[in-house]
Amino acid sequence: MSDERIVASGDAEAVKRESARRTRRSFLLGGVAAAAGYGVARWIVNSPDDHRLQSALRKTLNFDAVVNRAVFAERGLAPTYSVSQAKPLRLNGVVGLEDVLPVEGWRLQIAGVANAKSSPFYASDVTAWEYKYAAAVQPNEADHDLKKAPGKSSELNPTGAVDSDAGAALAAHIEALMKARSKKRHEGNAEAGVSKNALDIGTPGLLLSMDELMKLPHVELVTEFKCIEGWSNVTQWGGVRLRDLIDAYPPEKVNGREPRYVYMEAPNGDYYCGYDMAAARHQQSLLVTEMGGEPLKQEHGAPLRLHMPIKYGYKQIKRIGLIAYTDQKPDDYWTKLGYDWYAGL
Ligand SMILES: Nc1nc2c(c(=O)[nH]1)N[C@H]1C(S)=C(S)[C@@H](COP(=O)(O)O)O[C@H]1N2
Ligand SMILES: [Mo]
Repeated sequence: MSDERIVASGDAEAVKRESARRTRRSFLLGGVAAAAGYGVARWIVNSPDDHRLQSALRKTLNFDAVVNRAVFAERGLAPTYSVSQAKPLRLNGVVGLEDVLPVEGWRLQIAGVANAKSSPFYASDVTAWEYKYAAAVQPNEADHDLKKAPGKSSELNPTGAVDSDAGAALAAHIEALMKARSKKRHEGNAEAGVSKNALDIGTPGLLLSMDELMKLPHVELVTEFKCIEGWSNVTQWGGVRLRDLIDAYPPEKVNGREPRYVYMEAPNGDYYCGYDMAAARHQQSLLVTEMGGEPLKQEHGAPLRLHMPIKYGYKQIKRIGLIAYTDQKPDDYWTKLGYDWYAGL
C-alpha cells in the first residue's frame, strides 16, 4: 500500500467561485420555470410516460443535465469539511448486499481495457470469477422480516475474515432498515430489471485484487453525502481516485478517442450505475475502502464502493464488482425507476 496520503480538497477560492456559479444557475433555472408557468404545467401533464416520468419532465431533467455539463463540464468541486465535522453515515439501500463478502473472496472485474491480454491480471472471462460469500441473510418478502438462511449460518467464516458476529450485525442492520421502510413499497431488482450492460459470459478483461488497488495513491476526503430523499451527511472517506484507476488501467480507444462512459455493477448484478467519463474522472470521485477512518463496513459497500460528491447518493454504488468502459450510455438502476440519469448536484 502506498504511503502517499493526499488530501483531495479543493482550495477555498475554487469552492467559493463554484457556489457563486451555482447560485446564478439556480436563478436562471428558477426564472425560466416561473416565466413558463401554466403552459409548462399543461405540457407536463399531457405528455406521455417515459421511464415512469412524463416525457416533458424527463426532457427537463435531460435539459438540466445538458446545461450542467455545458456550464460546469463536471469541473466544479464539492465543498470539503474538516474531519471533526464528519458524522457516521446512515444505512440507506441494501440492494445487492444480502450476503457478507470478505475481501479475499472479492475481485474487481474490469472490462473494455486496452491491451488487457498483456496485463498480469488478464482473465479470458472475467464473469467466471466466483464471489466467495461468508454468510447469507435473506429478507422475507412477506413481512420484511429477516432470517438467517437455514444451513448457511454453520458455514460461516470459511476464510476467518468475517465471523458470524459480522453476519449477525449485518442482519441486524438490514432488519432495522426494513422496519424503517416497511410502510414503503419494496423496490428491488425485480422491478428495475436486469441491466442491459450485464456482461456476456466470456467477456475478457482484468481481475484485480484489493492489494493491486491499494497500490494506487491513497486519498482522504471529507464531503457531504446527499440523498435525493432529502437528507445529507458530512462523511469522511478514504480510498483511491477512480481517475487513478482509469489511468492505471486505461480503456480501449473507440474511434481513436476515450469511450464516453463508465459502467459499474454490484457482483450479483442487482444494483448498477452509469457515469459519463467526466464525472468518473472528477478529482473527488473516490473508490472508497474506508469510512470514518475505519475499514468500510459490509452494509456500506465493503470491500469497495463509490463516493461521488458531485452526484446524488443513488449514483454512489456500494460493493462494486465490475467497472466497464463503454461508449453507450449505460443502464442505471434508479434511472429505470424514474430518477434522473445524471443526478448532478
Ligand atoms: N449496491 C447498492 N448500492 C447503493 C444502494 C443500494 O441499494 N445497493 N443504494 C444507493 C442509495 S439510494 C444511497 S442513498 C446510498 C446509501 O449509502 P449508505 O447506505 O452507505 O448511506 O447508496 C447507494 N448505493
Ligand atoms: Mo438514496
